[in-house]
Parts: sequence; structure tokens; C-alpha cells
Amino acid sequence: MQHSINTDPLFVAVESDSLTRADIAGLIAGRLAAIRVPGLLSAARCHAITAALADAPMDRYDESRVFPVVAKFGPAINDHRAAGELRDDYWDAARVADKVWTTLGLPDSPRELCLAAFRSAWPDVAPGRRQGREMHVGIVREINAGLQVHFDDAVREYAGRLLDGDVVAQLAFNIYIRVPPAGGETVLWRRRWQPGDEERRIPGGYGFDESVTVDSQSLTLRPTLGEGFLFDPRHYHTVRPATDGRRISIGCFVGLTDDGRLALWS
Ligand SMILES: O=C(O)CCC(=O)C(=O)O
Ligand SMILES: [Fe+2]
Repeated sequence: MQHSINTDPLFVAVESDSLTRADIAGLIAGRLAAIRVPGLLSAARCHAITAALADAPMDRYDESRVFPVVAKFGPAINDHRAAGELRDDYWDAARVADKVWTTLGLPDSPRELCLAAFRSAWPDVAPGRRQGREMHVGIVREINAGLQVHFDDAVREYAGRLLDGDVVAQLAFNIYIRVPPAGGETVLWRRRWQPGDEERRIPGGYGFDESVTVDSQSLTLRPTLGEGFLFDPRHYHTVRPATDGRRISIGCFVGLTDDGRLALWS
């Protein structure tokens, strides 16, 4: 295969009919940059979920940290973090989200949609556990105005103690249940955090000035309706603003634990 000396041929996205064990392993091993599963959910199921969500009370990520604003349904661990620990109000928010979801009249919960995407590829998949309790799985997010360039790494953010099991690799998973006609791309860079990047942190934010990614190879995904997307979130990534329409996803983090299981959390 011909490739430029400046291009890593392993930093590519593969497309598949479903998630497979080989592709998930390839992603963790660094043989792939991302896995795309077009049509993981049918358009009809996506429409049913977004229609039901129209009546659901969405809240927002902590606006002092997450700007532009991101609407969400269900807790996000990083909104409940203090000094590298998960605060107790995470569990209250998880209970409320589960309860409200049952009133929406939908057959599947975000947790079940996330677990189902992995089950045939990796039967040993379950919600992660923290101090014996099951983590919440499946956050609904409406990211219309985009995200800051950031990375996600629970080992770094929680000093390796988020889950009871030892997480040896982390992936991020999203299913796009409403996609904008323009904008809303996910961009992934072949670059991980380095200590010097702290100088480029956005004051008060969760992300970095985009200059941290300069000269790094990138991959741009234009999400399609019902598509599943799995990647290693230690690579810097962002979401571009939707220039028209709404961009709604259901997602979770996925950890490979040292016993070979997949543990999910949101
Ligand atoms: O919505 C996306 O495509 C990516 C969102 C994100 O930052 C993540 O899942 O870690
Ligand atoms: Fe992220």
C-alpha cells in the first residue's frame, strides 16, 4: 500500500455491519483509529427515540465548564467529579434518569442500547461497577454548538480508581439518533495529551485550544442517522457545530478491564 511518509496507515476508520471482537481488539491495540457501524439503529427507531425525548426533561452539562452548552439526559461522570472521586450525587442523578426514562414508553433504555451493541462481539460486557454499585450507562446528548477539543481518560481523571476493576483501555461509543444536514462532524486527531499541552487549556473549560492538534493526522466523521461510532478517546477529538438542525446521540464509555471484560459507564 502506498502512503505518504507523513501518514500513519494504521490511523484509519473501518466500516462494519456490526461491532466485532477483532475490530474492538484492533482499536485497543492501535491497529485502527475508529469503527463505524452504519445503520446500527434503524431510522424508525431513531425517530421513535427522538420523538419521545421531545417530552423528556433534558438538563445541561455544568455550564461553568462545558461551553458552548451541551444538553443531556442522564448523569455524566465528569459533572460529578471532585478531587478525582465521583461524588454521591451521581447515584441520585442516575436513579432519577432511569426512572424518568421508564415514563417515555420506549422499549429500550440507553443502557440496553449500549450493551446490545457490544453483546455479540464481546459477551462479557456489563455496566462497570464502583464500590459494588453498577454505573449508569447511556447518556443522551444534544451537541448542536460543538465541543471543545478534548480527550477523555478516566485513568487520568479518577487516578485509576473509577471502577472496581482495573481499566487497561478506554473507548468512547456513540449512536447518532438525530443528525444535522450540515456540520456536526466528529474530528479525531492522532495525538494524545502531553504535559506541555496544559498551557493551551481553555481557561475554566474541559478542553484545549485547537492548536494542540496542529500538524497531527486527523480523521473526520460525518455521522449518519443510526450509525454507531467507536474510538479511543485518549486521542484528541471534537465535534464541529451543526450549522443547521440538531445532533443527538446516545453514548457511553467502554473500558477493557484486566480480566478481559468490557465495562460500560457514562
Ligand atoms: O459525539 C461525538 O461524536 C463524540 C463526543 C465525545 O466527545 C465522546 O464521545 O467522547
Ligand atoms: Fe469526548
